[in-house]
Amino acid sequence: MSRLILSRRHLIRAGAVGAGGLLLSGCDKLFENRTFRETLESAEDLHQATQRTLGRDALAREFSRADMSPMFRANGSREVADAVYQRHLQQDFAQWSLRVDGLVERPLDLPLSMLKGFRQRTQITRHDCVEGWSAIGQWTGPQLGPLLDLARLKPEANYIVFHCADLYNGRPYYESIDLVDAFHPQTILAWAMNGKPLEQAHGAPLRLRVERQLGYKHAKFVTRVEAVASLDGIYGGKGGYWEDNGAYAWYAGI
Ligand SMILES: Nc1nc2c(c(=O)[nH]1)N[C@H]1C(S)=C(S)[C@@H](COP(=O)(O)O)O[C@H]1N2
Ligand SMILES: [Mo]
Repeated sequence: MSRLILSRRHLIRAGAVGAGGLLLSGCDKLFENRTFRETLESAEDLHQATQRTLGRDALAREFSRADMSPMFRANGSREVADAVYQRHLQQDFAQWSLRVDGLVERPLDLPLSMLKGFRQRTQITRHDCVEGWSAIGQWTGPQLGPLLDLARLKPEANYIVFHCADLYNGRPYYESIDLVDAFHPQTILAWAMNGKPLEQAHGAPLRLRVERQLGYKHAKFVTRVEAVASLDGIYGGKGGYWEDNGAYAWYAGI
């Protein structure tokens, strides 16, 4: 996986945070760089670079309650066979907690009650699946950024990996995003959908919403959030279940 773009925290360190102009002039400089131009040869990188130039911080469209789909299909894993998961499900996840670890100064175990105690974000967005369906739903949960700040990312952290409780076709589902998406205001760990706690089929007790990307990036049944420097050592090394299968691209910006 090529790392083309300065992460948000690298920008913060460079004192250039929030300055769109600086971002662009940074990109101009990168374009003069031969390796950077060569890396852009893949369509995925080009897509990613285009979105960055247009503004990766831009918000996904939000809708009104009236726009919400009467039916929101569940896709991929709809159930988790794992015995530990099933026990938590039976207990309404009262003993469950989310692990936050990897390249952090302070690893965390966050019970659901604590996740609900953070400042909550509710957003009505459209979910787009590559298989050709979309649905508009309402999602509630804490933003990922403040959780990562609480755990204190180490400077080497470049990606956030989401480990899930399910096996899909016998293999663990997982996903990953970079720090631009991790700190995007609409990136939340949702515990509620359409005003109710998540159903098992939609990823109970906690699932990622990363609204600027396609459906398969929105990891359901998240058990662990791991900060890493590189995706190389994680499962097949391509940053996600479908990515490792060669089916879909790592960066699925919409
Ligand atoms: N853990 C896990 N997350 C997953 C999947 C999965 O199979 N397992 N499927 C993905 C796909 S392809 C889509 S479209 C959405 C579907 O979310 P939904 O079931 O709430 O519609 O979850 C994504 N996240
Ligand atoms: Mo999907």
